[in-house]
Amino acid sequence: MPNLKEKFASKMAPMRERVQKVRKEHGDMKISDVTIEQAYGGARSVKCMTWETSALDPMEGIRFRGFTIPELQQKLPKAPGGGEPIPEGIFHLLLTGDLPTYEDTVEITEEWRKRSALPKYLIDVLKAIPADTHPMTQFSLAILQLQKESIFAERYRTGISKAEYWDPMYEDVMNVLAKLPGIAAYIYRKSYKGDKHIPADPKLDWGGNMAKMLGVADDPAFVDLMRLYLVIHCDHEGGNVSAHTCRLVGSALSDAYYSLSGAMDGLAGPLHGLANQEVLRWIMDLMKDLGGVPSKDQLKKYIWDTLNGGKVVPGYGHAVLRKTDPRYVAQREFALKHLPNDDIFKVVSAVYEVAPDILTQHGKTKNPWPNVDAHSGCLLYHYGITEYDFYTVFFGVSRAIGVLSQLIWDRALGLPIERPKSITTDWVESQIKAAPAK
Ligand code: AMX
Repeated sequence: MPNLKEKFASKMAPMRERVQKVRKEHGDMKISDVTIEQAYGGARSVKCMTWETSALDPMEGIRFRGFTIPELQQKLPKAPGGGEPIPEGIFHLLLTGDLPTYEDTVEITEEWRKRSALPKYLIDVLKAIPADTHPMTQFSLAILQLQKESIFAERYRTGISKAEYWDPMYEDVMNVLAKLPGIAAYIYRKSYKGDKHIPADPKLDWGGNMAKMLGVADDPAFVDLMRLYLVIHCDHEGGNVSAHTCRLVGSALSDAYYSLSGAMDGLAGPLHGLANQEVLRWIMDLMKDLGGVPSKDQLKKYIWDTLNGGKVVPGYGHAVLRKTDPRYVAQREFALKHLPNDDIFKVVSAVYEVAPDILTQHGKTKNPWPNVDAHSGCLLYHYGITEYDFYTVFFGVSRAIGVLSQLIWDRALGLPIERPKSITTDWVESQIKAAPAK
């Protein structure tokens, strides 16, 4: 039986051939026109990069290697006794394009377990970080500190051919992914639980251990939540800030540690991954101001006040999606099953009933529907993770699976350094002047 690395290697040659053929035979075919508005407006909708592991349809939402979230909840292997897919399975799928068997996921669990120990120098660095440092800063710093372990950087320095870049990149990716639950749990317990730590259980899967090492809830539903969470946040095609950052940094042949640390810095922005903590902060403030679960009228006024105060309604809107995010739906279904009477869930549901209409009336956002971050905090809070500044770290642990799978592909396909062309407003105005009158 080939192992994961051998399976990946067997996929690489045919994919390289496909890409080479497409570039050689159709490289000059146009797939996008760019308007001035798009040049100023964050390149929205400009098709100018490829990304193999997932694709986002504005109306349908995300597909991972062609599979929707409900399909994956059916098809990906689960841990014995577990109700949700394990993240090892989605890593296998994103990397190879094939659905794994349960045995395939056990191989990955084993491989990650072997590579999971956190070196002492990393613990020393984490201990030295001031306690009031945001958990995402600590997380990004920890990943960056591990860069000295990079096999890719070492092999590049001693000389390696381009065709082999993928190999040390694969090793770095496996090494860093293996350590992320331990790093996250270490930061959590250091920041909020008196610096008392819980060792991993060698019998548990990656997500199961993430739940265990946090030490917040001895509840099989919480373990399932962790697995579901780590699966659904893993990838969202290539143009989002964290994915694109990972691709961009890696394109300079920076290794997986630099690339992932950069990606996490982008994820830590409130318009991207940090929105999950902002949602909970907004809901808790709302419940405090309104004395608990609000009436519909109170809620409507609160949302209008947020908008009229020049702020965004966190967890709503999306740069690509134009309907309710299926990652929101998956979490809502989890809540309906496991915590239907939770007060914060009631507020999240009530916001879902009224916010889309208000955002539509407000008339600014192109998408009045909730995204993934509108729901995740309420589930974490329910199981005892009440420190919402930590929430984006979970997002980061998951997002690493997607962006790093693609990073291995980037090196396997020999993608070049990224270098889009920028233009000045002088140039734009000169083009307008030179254009024929409308
Ligand atoms: N509340 C209020 N106003 C909003 C809004 C919201 N939830 N979403 C968008 N808008 C506003 C924008 O700020 C923008 O206003 P402007 O014209 O004054 O600049 C206008 O509507 C048009 O924006 P858009 O084209 O619909 O969205 P975008 O592609 O520029 O931005 C996003 C997308 C997600 C940043 C934006 O919807 C937003 O800020 N949402 C709230 C924060 C959030 O939930 N982020 C998480 C997204 C998912 C993720 O990455 N994890």
